[in-house]
Amino acid sequence: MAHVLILGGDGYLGWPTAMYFSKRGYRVTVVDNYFRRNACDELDTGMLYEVPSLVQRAEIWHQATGLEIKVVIADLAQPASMRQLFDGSVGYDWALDPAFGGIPKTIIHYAEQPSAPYSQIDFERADFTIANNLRVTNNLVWAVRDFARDCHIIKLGTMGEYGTPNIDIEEGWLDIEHNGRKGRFLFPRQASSLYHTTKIMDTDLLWYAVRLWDLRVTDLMQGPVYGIETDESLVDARLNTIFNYDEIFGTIVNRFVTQAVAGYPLTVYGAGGQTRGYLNIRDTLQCVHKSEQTPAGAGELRIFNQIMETFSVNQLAEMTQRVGADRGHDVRIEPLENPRKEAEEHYYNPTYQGLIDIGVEPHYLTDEVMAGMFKIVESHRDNIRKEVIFRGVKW
Ligand code: USQ
Repeated sequence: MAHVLILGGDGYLGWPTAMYFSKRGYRVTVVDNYFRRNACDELDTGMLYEVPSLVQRAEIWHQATGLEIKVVIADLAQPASMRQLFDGSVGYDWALDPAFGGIPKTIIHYAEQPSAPYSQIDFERADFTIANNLRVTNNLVWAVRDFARDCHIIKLGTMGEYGTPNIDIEEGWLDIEHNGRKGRFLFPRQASSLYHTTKIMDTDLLWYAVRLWDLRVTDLMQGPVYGIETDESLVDARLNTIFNYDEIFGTIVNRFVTQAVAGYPLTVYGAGGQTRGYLNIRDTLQCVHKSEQTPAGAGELRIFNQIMETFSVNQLAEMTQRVGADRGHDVRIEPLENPRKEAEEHYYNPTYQGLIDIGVEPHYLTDEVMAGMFKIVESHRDNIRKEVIFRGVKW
């Protein structure tokens, strides 16, 4: 089976992706620098439950399934660390061993600072976000150019690259007619955080590498993800993904469910009309897998909008209140002055058909699905720290 390299394999999406591919017979190597864990410690964000180290998780996975996930702890913002994954350097020569699949056929790139609020905390975090995200992407395209040209890069982008324009959002590209001539261009991008801006710049780096060196790239424009369990984590609760509910690393649905369980009023920012495309963590795994099975062509930058449905903040708050009430929680909604600079009422009509066309079968956010999340969060209720839920990082 093919060798898949997962960069950022310790994160919210990275570890579940590693297990998903491992379960399906792929040889999997994960690489991470523990940024997320270290930042959670540094910022004292709290976590819903303890998560074993990446090395320990691979061991637990091996004991539970007999399958091996190789682990490399390295900072891929350093060019030498990235290149060592491909050049057979001492320590990583097993990665090129044909018995372990040889040169990776697919690289899944999640190795980025993923939080918009983190990037807005202060100058240092802004600087780190730019340096880390752009350097890792740049190091990757150069390493692929030099050592693995035919390999398929699957990169996690974000729907936030498009912002909230007053026109329909296409999947990555827009045909433009100007002064009687026609051309196809990247859809106009306008991010509303420094983190999202780095994702735009990543896309530009990838597009440059595709044009210059005929690399194969899929850029997945993903919306906010929710969820905890995946089929693979069910074998041992210690394999559950990192789950944040704090203001920096928690995304909205995970936060709202935790707030409801803790009896903390739901933190609707501003008017609550902010609309985004959402998806279940299980669908992230499906989308990445389907992309791997139908790779982009040489010299193609293929862009998919990775969302399954849209909700406004108010709709999510109402659903959380309804599902929480059913489970005996007294859920209050208390709008806060919006700490972010973003449109609170806006047009939002993104296209998201490409992933369905290659076989993804969506899981939707129903009351039952949210109730399933409540059940898990309730079982960790004692670990919830109310003081980390809202600290007011201002844009
Ligand atoms: N929001 C609230 N209350 C909260 C938290 C968020 O009203 O307590 C609002 C935000 O203002 C925003 C929306 O909910 O309008 C989504 O916020 P979020 O924190 O769930 O997501 P965001 O900061 O946009 O970032 C997340 C991921 C990021 C990914 C992005 C996709 O952290 O990695 O790129 O979702 S997207 O939003 O489509 O750009």
